[in-house]
Amino acid sequence: MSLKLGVIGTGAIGQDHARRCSQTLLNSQVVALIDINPASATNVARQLGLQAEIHADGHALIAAADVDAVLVTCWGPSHEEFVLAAIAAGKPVFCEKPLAVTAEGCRRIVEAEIAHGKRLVQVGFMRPYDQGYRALKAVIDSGRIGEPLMLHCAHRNPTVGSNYSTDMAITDTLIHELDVLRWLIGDDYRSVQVIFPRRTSRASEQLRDPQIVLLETVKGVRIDVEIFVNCQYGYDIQCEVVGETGIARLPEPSQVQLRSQASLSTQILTDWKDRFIGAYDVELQAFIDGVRTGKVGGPSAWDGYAAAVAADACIAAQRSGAIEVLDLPPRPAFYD
Ligand code: NAD
Ligand code: ISE
Repeated sequence: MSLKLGVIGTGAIGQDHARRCSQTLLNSQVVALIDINPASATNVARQLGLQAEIHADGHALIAAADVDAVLVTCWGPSHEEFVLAAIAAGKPVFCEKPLAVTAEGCRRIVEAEIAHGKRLVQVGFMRPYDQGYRALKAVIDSGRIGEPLMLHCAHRNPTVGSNYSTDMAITDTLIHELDVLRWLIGDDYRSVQVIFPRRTSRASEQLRDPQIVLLETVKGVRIDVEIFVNCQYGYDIQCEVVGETGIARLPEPSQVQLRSQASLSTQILTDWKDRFIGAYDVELQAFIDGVRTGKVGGPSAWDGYAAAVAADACIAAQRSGAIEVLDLPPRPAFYD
């Protein structure tokens, strides 16, 4: 029997996930939708040809008897409320990043899930499902480059909307690195500093862009991440791991190499939806399969909390200019 999903929030990623769960992936169907803009939910249902009920609000959707599991894909500030409601209803929930907009909010979700006694939450950190990151991790785990010592990373978006602010470079963008790099090298962060280079003239008034985030892990690995969200030229994700005996790099997404008119060129993608299309498919198929077999896995509420603790420290570091120390408590055995 296919898993009946309800989707809360039918904006950019909500409609993309509704499409993949109803048209691309196996053993799932979308039976319910809701958006605070009802026309958006109705349009998505029509465009995708869904026989889906359009609910009055997220709580009604979660309570609906025919909804087996919930996708929370609305704006970040509403995530905590709907994830807690799904846990209270005992329904598995896939929540887009961030799990909640504060570390305390994530902590409340962790506590509610532990009290429930079984994992119900998967966070939409998709990079651990990306083929390139998985290949990079396999090389690191094989020991071929020795122990990781330094990581050099970049997260570049061509442009961002006019409401994007300096702290969103952390909560909306860097949050992916804060999750994937912990997973990649099996380490947690100890401290962080944020440095602001010369500001690009392409950024809006309220945004300091680019930024360089310098992290140190518990094992002493040094990580630099450049966040540059008005880089103009493309959507570009870089990660290089320097180990004791070698260097491993995240592969470029495969694109045709072109020799033409006396030049050698390769296209660079411009949209995160295309760059991680395979990863989004695999993460949601994993959620669907996990729910159907009674074993929700993947990035957990604890991972959402750990990323949020790091994000809070990064924002403090943006404001202070100083090195900020992180305070992540030990991981509860529930998440082992
Ligand atoms: P968006 O603005 O395009 O869509 C958000 C939608 O949520 C809007 O249609 C809005 O009307 C709706 N909404 C807001 N509050 C609601 C509520 N209380 N109940 C129901 N609907 C509500 O934004 P987006 O780009 O789709 O982002 C949505 C979430 O997904 C964000 O948390 C974002 O960080 C995350 N996201 C993740 C990735 C990724 O790579 N994993 C990419 C993009 C967005
Ligand atoms: C967006 O919300 C995402 O999650 C993308 O993956 C990220 O690259 C982008 O910077 C965010 O705005």
